[in-house]
Amino acid sequence: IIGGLPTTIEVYPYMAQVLANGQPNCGGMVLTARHVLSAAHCFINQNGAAISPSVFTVRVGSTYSMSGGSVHKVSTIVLHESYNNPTSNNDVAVVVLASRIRSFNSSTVRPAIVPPSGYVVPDNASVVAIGWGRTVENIASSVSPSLRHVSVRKVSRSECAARYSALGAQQGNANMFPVTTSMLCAGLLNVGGADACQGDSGGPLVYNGVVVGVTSWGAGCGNPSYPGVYARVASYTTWITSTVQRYNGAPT
Ligand code: 4AZ
Repeated sequence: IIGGLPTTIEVYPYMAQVLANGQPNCGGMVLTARHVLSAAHCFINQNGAAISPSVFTVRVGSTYSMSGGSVHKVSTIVLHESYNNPTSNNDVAVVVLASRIRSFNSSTVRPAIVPPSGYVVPDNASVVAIGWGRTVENIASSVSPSLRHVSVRKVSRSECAARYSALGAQQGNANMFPVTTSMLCAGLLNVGGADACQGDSGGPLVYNGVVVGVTSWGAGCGNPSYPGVYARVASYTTWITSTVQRYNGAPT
């Protein structure tokens, strides 16, 4: 999180940390005692192939990425069937935990509020990004051991698409970075300095207590010209509900 402030798990009790080989990797949101929502790209290798669930663990109920709360093995990772690796369209995944969260519905673990299908966040609305990711764009070690949050504003899809089309054109293809209707942009346009960054992916963008976005991609972090881009949760409400129902079996 760029330009943010410290916060605690009690303020965002649905916040989850996805670890890969025990190291902080991505954020996520608790959906049920067995399911966490995150970004598909967190679970894909550089060749675009799915990484084994055995690599990942999920920590819930802690302000800290490396201590506290409870840590759960992962039994199944359900990537969105239409996830597009080059463009990051449909960058959502449901992570099925191997063990139930025993502290579910406590002050430190509560389910995220998912918006109804089609729910619209007004342009320029104040929204909050949360995570343990980098606090300085190009410094890997700037990942935060403690949870941080930052206020940004919803950027209209037309403005956001125009910015990313211009960036693509600069690189030889105006269609290189499509901003689809299933994405949502947020930042401080023409100001910069407030954003999600590497390591925050998969975590929430929150509007009025509702998880409206899954941190997904962007050109750098905190750039005044390029907002952060999030998977628009209201485009996946039905997919999330049906996926949770389909993978509700006994722990493996
Ligand atoms: C990333 O690399 C990433 N500024 C996440 C969010 C943003 C940029 C990059 C948005 O996971």
